[in-house]
Amino acid sequence: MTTNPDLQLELRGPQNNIAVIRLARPTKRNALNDGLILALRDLMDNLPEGVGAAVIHGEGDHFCAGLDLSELKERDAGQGLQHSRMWHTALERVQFGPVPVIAALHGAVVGGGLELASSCHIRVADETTFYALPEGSRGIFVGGGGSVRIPRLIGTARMMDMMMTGRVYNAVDGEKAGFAQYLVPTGTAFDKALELAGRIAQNAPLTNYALMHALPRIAEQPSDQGLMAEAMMAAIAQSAPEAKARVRAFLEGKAAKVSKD
Ligand code: 1HE
Repeated sequence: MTTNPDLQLELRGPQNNIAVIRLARPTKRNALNDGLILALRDLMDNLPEGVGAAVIHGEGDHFCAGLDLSELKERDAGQGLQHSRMWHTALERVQFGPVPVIAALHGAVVGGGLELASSCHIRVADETTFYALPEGSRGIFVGGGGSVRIPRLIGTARMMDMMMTGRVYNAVDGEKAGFAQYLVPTGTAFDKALELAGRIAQNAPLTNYALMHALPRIAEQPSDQGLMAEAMMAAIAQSAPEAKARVRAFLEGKAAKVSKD
């Protein structure tokens, strides 16, 4: 369902409302060449109508080995800038696209693969997952938004350590550091991500929009502006008919209570 065989789209869920996006280049450990990055950008721009959430995962033993190093030719500074900006555009479409995206992680989540995972809204990792930024040892730098997004997950000090020393985080330490919000048994990350996507797709679309587009921006604002932006977003969200119907349902005992189980 995409123009690039290395990137596959499948609709799942009872109403076909979950987009499953698969990196399908297992022989190259799902390394991201330019064609794949552009296909991802286009896919995010053209998700079928009615999709409420997406899961992205990788075929084979690894989520993604990062930038396709075979394409790292002699680029001059201007070409390098354009290449990085191309990644930025594609991963912006993931982060600030139409629906929440859950990354189901296993095996290598390295370099640009980690940058891709960081642009998603939720990360579910299984016990085989490992995280690294080999750019440091390859004499390059992150270029897919990693220096902006990764410190927000794990802190600047940890990212600097990873790039300077080549440190690799395993799944358990990676979850503690903040890479993933969920750590699940080997082989179950995709199912867990699908389950979460199903739940997220039932939210009011405006709530998901606010969480994806307003929350990260508010969190970066000085508190005074942030509080004002929050008040405006809250006012817009609660004025939607769907919000009123959901609150009414709770008050009439027809909606689920918060439960710790
Ligand atoms: C690749 C790539 C790749 C594998 N580009 N071809 N990323 C890296 O520096 C990570 C490089 N990859 C690895 O460290 C390992 O491949 C893995 C740990 C991910 C997996 O190991 P393994 O033993 O399962 O696979 P392999 O035998 O190393 O690789 C299988 C094939 O995939 C092999 O090709 P073949 O033709 O010899 O079979 C590898 O060459 C190929 N392959 N990874 C190209 N990355 C926006 S800027 C982002 C900057 C970066 O991402 S830099 C970090 C790049």
